[in-house]
Amino acid sequence: MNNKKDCIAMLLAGGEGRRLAPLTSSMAKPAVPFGGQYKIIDFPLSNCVNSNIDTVGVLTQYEADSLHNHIGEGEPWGLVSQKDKGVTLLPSGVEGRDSYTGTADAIYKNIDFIDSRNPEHVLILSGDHIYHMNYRKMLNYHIEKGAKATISVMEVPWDEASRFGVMNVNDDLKISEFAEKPKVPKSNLASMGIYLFEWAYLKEHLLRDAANPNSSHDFGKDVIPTMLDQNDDLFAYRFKGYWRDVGTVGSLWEAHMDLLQKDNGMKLDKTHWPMYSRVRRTKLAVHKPRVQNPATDSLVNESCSQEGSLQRSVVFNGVEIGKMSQIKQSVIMPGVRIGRGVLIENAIIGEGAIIKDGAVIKGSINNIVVVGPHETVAAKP
Ligand code: ADQ
Ligand code: ADP
Repeated sequence: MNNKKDCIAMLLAGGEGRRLAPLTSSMAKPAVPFGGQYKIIDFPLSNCVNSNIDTVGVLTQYEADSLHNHIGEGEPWGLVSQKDKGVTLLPSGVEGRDSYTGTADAIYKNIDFIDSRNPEHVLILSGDHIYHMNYRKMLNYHIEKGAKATISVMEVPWDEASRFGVMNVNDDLKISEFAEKPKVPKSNLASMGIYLFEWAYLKEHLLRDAANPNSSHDFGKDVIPTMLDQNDDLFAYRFKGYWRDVGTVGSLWEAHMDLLQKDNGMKLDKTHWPMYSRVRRTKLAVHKPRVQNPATDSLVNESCSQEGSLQRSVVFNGVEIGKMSQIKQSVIMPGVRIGRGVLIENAIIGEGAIIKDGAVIKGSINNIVVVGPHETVAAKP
């Protein structure tokens, strides 16, 4: 058995991401590009590295190759797989792990992996959140509270609360009630889907949940409510920074627009919270800040060739924008080729799409238009 570790992370990255279609037609949601040069999964992975968590299991299922190719041996994150540390890809459907039927089932099917790493605590993470978070602070809090489980929480707008697991807490932040995506929420204190458990305690609950024929084997729907039913010490950990669940087209677009805010937005170039990613055709893993284009208030990857005009947009690596084209409030993913005289407004253009001369792609703030990866859009005759 390996030496005991205080904490390892298990990153759930297998969800289908139907609400992000067609961007997820050929890639898993955590593999969707974000922020001009990253993928969504780079956020939790970089957080692990920056929090000094050296052991990460990545659970994949839907379109697993898109993540396996990106993560590879884990070199860009300094998480090269070794006997007792680094990143380990844990796809469903191999080595006796049949398909993952829910988030708790996915962890249950990897009990042997977790046992082999011998951790005191297990941190469960989602692959579809944009945030910088020091998980060590959460671990210290969890230990101080003597909690069996700690859930990261944030207040969300009331009209969005029914998209989340929501809870009530007492003055001490002990959780008294929890409801997963209730139609009529009693609270706007939302679970961020980031859980920290004492491993022995979680394991006991996973075994119990697996034996329950009435369970859907989901953390929010089944495991957390069962723990609360026995009045265990579950605590909420209030997170103060920027955090967005980017599971829908609208939220993915908004999180990109947040990058262009001066104040409340997300900064990707923090020197003491570096972002790591796999970059194409360069040896550098830690990125320099991209060039901000002050005249137009956009974020443009340095590798783009841009002849048209940009307004409040995020443009990824290898994009070409032809003469007389106008891009407004849009997200242009890697390798998109835009011809001349094109208008793109309130849209997300998927990786490798081709937008022909004179095409018009126009959405509205409440209805962002998406062009799927590698699609071709021509001008209307
Ligand atoms: P959702 O975001 O709806 O709610 P869910 O769809 O269960 O959560 O996915 C959570 C994570 O697990 C995602 O990263 C997804 O890719 C992954 N995942 C889903 N099914 C999987 C499977 N079978 N195998 C491997 N990975 C899988 C959750 C909580 C809420 C909380 C929100 C916050 O249930 O209580 O409020 O997250 O975003
Ligand atoms: P900066 O000054 O780098 O622009 P902040 O003022 O937000 O960023 O960060 C101050 C310090 O807190 C830094 O050391 C940073 O790494 C750390 N930090 C930033 N965001 C978080 C977070 N979400 N969780 C924990 N630590 C954070």
